[in-house]
Amino acid sequence: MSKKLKDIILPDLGEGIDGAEVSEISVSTGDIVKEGDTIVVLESDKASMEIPSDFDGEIKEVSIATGEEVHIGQLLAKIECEEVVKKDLQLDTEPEITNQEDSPKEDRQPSKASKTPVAKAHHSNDNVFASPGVRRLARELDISLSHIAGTGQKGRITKDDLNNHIKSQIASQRGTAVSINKEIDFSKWGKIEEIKLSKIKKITGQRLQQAWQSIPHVTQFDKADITKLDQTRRTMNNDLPEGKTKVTFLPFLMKAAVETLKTMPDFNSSMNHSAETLIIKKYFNIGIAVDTPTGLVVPVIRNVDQKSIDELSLELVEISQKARSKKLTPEDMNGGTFTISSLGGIGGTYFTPIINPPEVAILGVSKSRWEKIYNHTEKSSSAAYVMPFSLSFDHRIIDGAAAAKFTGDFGKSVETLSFLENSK
Ligand code: CAO
Repeated sequence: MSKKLKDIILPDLGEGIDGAEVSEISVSTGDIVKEGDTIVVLESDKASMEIPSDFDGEIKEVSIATGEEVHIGQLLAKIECEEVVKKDLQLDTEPEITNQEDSPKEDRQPSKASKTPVAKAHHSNDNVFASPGVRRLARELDISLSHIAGTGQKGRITKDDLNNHIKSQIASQRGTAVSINKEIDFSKWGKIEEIKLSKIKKITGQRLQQAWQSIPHVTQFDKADITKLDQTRRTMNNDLPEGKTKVTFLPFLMKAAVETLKTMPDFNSSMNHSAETLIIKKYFNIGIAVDTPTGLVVPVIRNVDQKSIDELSLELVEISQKARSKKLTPEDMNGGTFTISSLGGIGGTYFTPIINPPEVAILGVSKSRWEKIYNHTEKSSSAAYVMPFSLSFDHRIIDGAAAAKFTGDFGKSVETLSFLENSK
């Protein structure tokens, strides 16, 4: 078998890359390499790539240096081989053809003679064929490349293969909250009943899980004296004409929220899709969390700033009836700018509501209680009807100081009912 000296030249790197910097030379003169062994590692502004040898042989000359910028078609090394091996990398003018089949992926390990940098880079993913960039990312994310089928040349695992694998893993975990649990036979320990989740529960569950996992939530707690609000509401309800809707606390809280949002517009915003700008909305559509037998839904009441307490009361009754009779349309739930979740009619003191994306904050209202408040100036105590509330906010957009101001201002608005003077 005659020996032939071959040029190893830089092949087309794809993805519009015409050159790259040599970050590592994995061979030196005299090394015996096998097909698939890394000759050189390149770093471009887009990717990190291993350039492998396409045939077995002895390196006779290394024609590049670390740090050098190399371009497609440039000579990387000269190799002496027993017979001409296959394709692309070899630009030899002699059209010699090999019968050798592509070796299986498992066989493409670096030869014993190949230099240590390559061997070092392989770690637990040794038996696979992938670039250092892909290996590095897989190592960082603790992903075994042996589980991924490579679609690149000769079964090489590309960056896209790894990305697709990560995406499919995320998608499979996103399914339901259940997917993060192990399958357990609970009947081992006693009697059980298995109930199918409603569609609303599944969809809401996914949205809540996504919001909770992707938004850095912080919750600020505060209280407001709503004695005046309670009296005003009672008066309105006492004088209620036949057939008119009873007023609850929520319409007042919606108005107070809008009054506060007008002065603190960041709370009435959304981050744009690339997370580079903040979109401030000049309209005030308040989502209201409604508890229904089949799950939680959040219909939106539009242009709250332009509506009276009576109008909001009526709309609240209509929308919550629509929610409970499963008649809400997607349109009823779109376009919200801020959400209020009220557990005031049920109980509890404070809770941490989950933000309703793409909104950036949500108010959680808890049940009011009569408390004895000590007035330091007058040195006397009096009874006050006190409403605890919480504000969860997206900390990427809102700082804690702004949130504390928001809850303070909202509390003041609720206490003084200032919005009644300024609106319908
Ligand atoms: N403090 C004290 N009492 C309160 C109160 C508060 N903060 N909020 C409401 N109440 C009272 C109401 O005044 C009413 O009492 P009266 O009949 O004596 O006037 C009673 O509680 C029932 O009110 P309501 O809850 O029916 O009415 P609402 O306008 O406050 O709320 C709605 C409407 C649709 C928001 C509510 O019915 C609902 O579904 N709440 C649950 C929302 C939810 O589940 N959120 C949790 C999401 S996080 O998992």
